[in-house]
Amino acid sequence: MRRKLLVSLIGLVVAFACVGATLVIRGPRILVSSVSYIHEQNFETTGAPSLWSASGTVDWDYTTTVLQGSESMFVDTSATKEYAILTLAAAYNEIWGYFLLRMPVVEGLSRDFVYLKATASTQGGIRRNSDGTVRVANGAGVATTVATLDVSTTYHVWFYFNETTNTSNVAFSTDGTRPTSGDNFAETTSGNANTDVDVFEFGGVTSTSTHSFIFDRVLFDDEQIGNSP
Ligand SMILES: [Ca+2]
Ligand SMILES: [Ca+2]
Ligand SMILES: [Ca+2]
Repeated sequence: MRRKLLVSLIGLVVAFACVGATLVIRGPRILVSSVSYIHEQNFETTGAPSLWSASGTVDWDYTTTVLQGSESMFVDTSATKEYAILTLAAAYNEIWGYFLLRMPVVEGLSRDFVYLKATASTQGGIRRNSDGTVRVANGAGVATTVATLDVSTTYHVWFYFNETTNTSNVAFSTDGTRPTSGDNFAETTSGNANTDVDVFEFGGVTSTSTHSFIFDRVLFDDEQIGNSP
């Protein structure tokens, strides 16, 4: 789906045009295509963007601490479920995701903050554990990072879900470089997700304790999303 920023030089286009006996030589031509994703959301417009809705209160136009552009999305939860919901037009067996995240308030308990769902059925998710480490789930299969997600720090977060291979992973960094191993990466290959996913929830998707979340630049694609996308 994604067409990377592609500048391809189509060499010399040689056209033999039968204009009398004239040989016409044209070129070179430069084709430029823009980046496209399955979904890209920067929350720059006012209110809930297309395909997004809220369960509880979601601030779609947050400006106190902005992670990208002029506005971010903010969910301030107490011990209730409050989250933003993205519903894609199709369900995906395999999908890559990315978002910017900052948590201004973190209480001691663990909290799931991303769910991947098949309509209402949770197939996977991302949790911040009480010690700050991050757990990724594919059905009942889980893996946990060594590194911690700290309060009031802006992170780049990447994740992957595959229903067939039962594999999910999560990675995060503060500098935009995507970890593929090490303390800031965790992967499970022994999950049991069993349905393609089309609904994605961001925020307080479980009801344990008070957390607040700033999200921005949410991307989904059908191939790996790279550094500082
Ligand atoms: Ca933004
Ligand atoms: Ca907005
Ligand atoms: Ca499966």
